[in-house]
Amino acid sequence: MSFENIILEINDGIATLFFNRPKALNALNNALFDELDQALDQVEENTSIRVLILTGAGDKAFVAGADIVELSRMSPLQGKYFSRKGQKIFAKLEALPIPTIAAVNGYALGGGSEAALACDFIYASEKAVFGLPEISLGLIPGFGGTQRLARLVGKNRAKELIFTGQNIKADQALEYGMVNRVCSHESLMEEVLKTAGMMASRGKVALRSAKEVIHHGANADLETGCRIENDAFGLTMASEDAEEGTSAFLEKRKPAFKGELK
Ligand code: DAK
Repeated sequence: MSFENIILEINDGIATLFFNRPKALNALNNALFDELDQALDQVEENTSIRVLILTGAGDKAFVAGADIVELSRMSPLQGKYFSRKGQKIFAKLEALPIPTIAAVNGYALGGGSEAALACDFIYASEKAVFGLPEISLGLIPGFGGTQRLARLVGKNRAKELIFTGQNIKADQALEYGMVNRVCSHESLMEEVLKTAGMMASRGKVALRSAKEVIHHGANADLETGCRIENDAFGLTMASEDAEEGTSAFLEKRKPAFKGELK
């Protein structure tokens, strides 16, 4: 299906999803969320896709937050449903069976930072700006930001950012451990595609297993997490990829993974 508020491109097993409302700095409204929800289902069902990249259309913003125009017209109950909708969709993004990279190419404010935080990791342009400014609108983050930011950068840094509503630039987000890499604005997509390509070339079953184990183990105690890893390790050993990978090593050649979920 075709979308109006996002663009979904698929090339060589790598999907790139653009938030596409550049005139509103890609702000998240209900229509965009509905399309994002459908696009994530499509990405999950299409097993030829190995990595998903999220970025913003235009040169200025990843996502400048929830659509304040739409938000200002909502009743508290509509606000509750909107917040729940965003939480569910970002949880779906976080739990996708394939790796996801946020390529943050500009403003990632409020819901924009929350979208990026729901990805597996973030690469940022040197022009990127992060922040959870909801407090200055008389609100609090409503799409999981209070939880994901605190888990990633620690409670105290998250409190400082959320209580003040101050934005931070890419280099500070790097120092906080919020982003993995800062790139020049021009080379951001090139760097992201390089990393995505490297991941896409690995064994498909192992890639998905590693994602699942880290995702499910993150909120478990160490022993439970290791047990989850244990079971997944056994399953990956039974895959065609594992047979090919180990044979290739012993035969001193490069593995030729078939990319089948077997
Ligand atoms: N919503 C709607 N339109 C937006 C927007 C947004 N978040 N951000 C920017 N725009 C629009 C601007 O209104 C402007 O439209 P026109 O005037 O051209 O029609 C256009 O995008 C270009 O923006 P600017 O002219 O302002 O561009 P500048 O370069 O001067 O400034 C800026 C860029 C990112 C610093 C500025 O646009 C800005 O401060 N934007 C708002 C950032 C922000 O506060 N975002 C909201 C974060 S809070 C909840 C649900 C969700 C949330 C919370 C609770 N519940 C249901 C309870 C989450 C809320 C958030 O995301």
